[in-house]
Amino acid sequence: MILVVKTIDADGNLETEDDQTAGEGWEFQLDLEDGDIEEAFPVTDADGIGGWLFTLPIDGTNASVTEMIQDNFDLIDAFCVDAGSLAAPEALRSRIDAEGDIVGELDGDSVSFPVEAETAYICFFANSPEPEDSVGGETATPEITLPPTDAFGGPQAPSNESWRIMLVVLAGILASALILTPSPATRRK
Ligand SMILES: [Ca+2]
Repeated sequence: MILVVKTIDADGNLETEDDQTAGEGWEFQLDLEDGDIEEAFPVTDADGIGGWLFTLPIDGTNASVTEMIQDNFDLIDAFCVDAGSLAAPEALRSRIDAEGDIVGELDGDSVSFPVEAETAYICFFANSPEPEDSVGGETATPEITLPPTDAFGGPQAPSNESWRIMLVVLAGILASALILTPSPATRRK
């Protein structure tokens, strides 16, 4: 299983969290080198969650999760973690509390990593809206003063651990709920 957790960060700074909201209606693509996708929820819901259930003919293959970046948004960071075995929710929970293991980092607009059967993976994608100054004439401040602190060299600052941990914990709750609650059967009378 791979879960995608989609976050929109209004100011593009992942360290400030009060401007982060769930990204609904974002589409993702999963490419499995080998294996079959059993169920797909490729478009994120109101909680910013999407994902796939898959089976593997062999234990281990490569997966690649790609975001369909929407117009006027920048993809600012993404990574995936190994959340542990689907067969042991308790172990999964404790492992998520410990942040899990990062298995893949953003490369282009994708995160690629090896997957195994019966294992949960959680992928986090964070976007920010592009500044609207490209339209011209609507910039609030005519003179832009760059912040003096540029120790990390631009917007692609090194991964911020605190926001990642927070997201992983959040997704852990969601993943546990998914596992403990069998996937909702479509009930039709
Ligand atoms: Ca922010």
